[in-house]
Amino acid sequence: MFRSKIQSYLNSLKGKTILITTHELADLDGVSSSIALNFFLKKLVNDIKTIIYFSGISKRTELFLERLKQKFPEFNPIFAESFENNSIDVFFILDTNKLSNVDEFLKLNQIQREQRHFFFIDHHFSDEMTINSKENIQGICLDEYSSTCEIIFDLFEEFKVSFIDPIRFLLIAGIITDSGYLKFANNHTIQALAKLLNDNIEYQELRLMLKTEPDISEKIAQIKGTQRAEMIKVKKWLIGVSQVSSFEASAANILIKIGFDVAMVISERKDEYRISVRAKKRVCRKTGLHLGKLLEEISRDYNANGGGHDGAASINIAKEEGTLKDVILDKIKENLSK
Ligand SMILES: [Mn+2]
Repeated sequence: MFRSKIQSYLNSLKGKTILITTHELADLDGVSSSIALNFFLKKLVNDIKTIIYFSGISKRTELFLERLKQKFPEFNPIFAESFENNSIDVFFILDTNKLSNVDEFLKLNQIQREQRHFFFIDHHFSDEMTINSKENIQGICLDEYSSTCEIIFDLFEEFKVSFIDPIRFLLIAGIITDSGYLKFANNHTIQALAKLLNDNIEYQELRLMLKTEPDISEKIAQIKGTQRAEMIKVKKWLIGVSQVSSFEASAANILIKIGFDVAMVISERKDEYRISVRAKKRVCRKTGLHLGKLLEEISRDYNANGGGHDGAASINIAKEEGTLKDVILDKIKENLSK
């Protein structure tokens, strides 16, 4: 990683007030990488004030944090309930790469957007337009990584900051969940895990700490999403299209599990449609399909907000713009028929 660039950025943080945050409904990758980054900055930068703020935390993440607290009662990262955005010099935004994804809760006005510094650390696909496009918007965006936690792991290694056990637990949890229990992992992911797992950590214990049973509404969405699935065949590939009222990502994952090569699930919310798409890794490899890029392109054309990875992506669009169902489906078909 660009050590000298990061070193000079770190030097510039001396005496500053930093806010560390992630996307809405923070997941384990977002929360773990934020806590670990906070630890990292405190070790390396003198006289720095940091605030960790999440607009909301997913249930699974909350559960993991509770279990972590039972295991390490002395480890107690503090999350701010609110913050005064005028007092923040630099915003570290993790596990997402667009200001528009955090706009709603950062509540920045135009002047603040232009004058404050933003540093993104993320592993989702980004066109170069967003990060490093302006002097005050910088960051590290590496979409070959399966989690933001892996990027943070590299920072610790690069700057020789030693891990403490609760940070190891958090980073492993973020890596495991974001890589889909290593389904989307690469060699680096596994090497990072191997270095993080020390004698104090039992992998099976950690696996149990991550275990949650989906609640009944999620199970209903998974079942209804499956019952309603329409099957479309393009060459030798099967696309499943369905709709649910919530948990569209979870329903799309189930469609892939039962055998569809590509899945798209639409959920109609109060003011918007949310669409989750998934594709098997093999399909992406063989056809060059990249769902994140595809949805990002569509976002630009249709004033929507979308993006993600090659095999997993999502898009939200205001209701008056339409569902985008056919637009997305046509693009996917086009890719699969190549
Ligand atoms: Mn992530």
